[in-house]
Amino acid sequence: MDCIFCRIARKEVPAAVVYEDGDILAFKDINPQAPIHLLIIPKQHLTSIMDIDDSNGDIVKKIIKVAKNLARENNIDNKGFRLVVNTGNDGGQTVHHLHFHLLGGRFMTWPPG
Ligand code: D5M
Repeated sequence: MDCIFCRIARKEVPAAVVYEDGDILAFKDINPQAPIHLLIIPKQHLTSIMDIDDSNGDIVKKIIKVAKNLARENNIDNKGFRLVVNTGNDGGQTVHHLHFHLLGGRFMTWPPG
């Protein structure tokens, strides 16, 4: 499958990896929107949050745990950060492999554009 994040997970495409385990990969976003901008993905190809169900929902809990640890490692846990899952075209999703954006290191405005 020609999915860029699957290719990164398979190490066919380089990425600045900051965390990896058997199920999850986290790497720096190529087009950072904040001083800290990491992407956390399941290695399994899931198109979006809409593919999450009872059979695979544990991955979301694991990703949130990884996000918390990465926030701590990057010293943004106390100041605050944003964990974002763009979903579908209107949600601004451009890569159709489920990913969580971890953004921090600056004040975030609301609402997002
Ligand atoms: O976010 C998709 C994000 O994926 C966007 O912020 C750029 C990032 N991206 C795309 N290709 C790469 C590679 N090769 N390395 C690192 N980051 C990448 P979305 O929520 O789908 O708009």
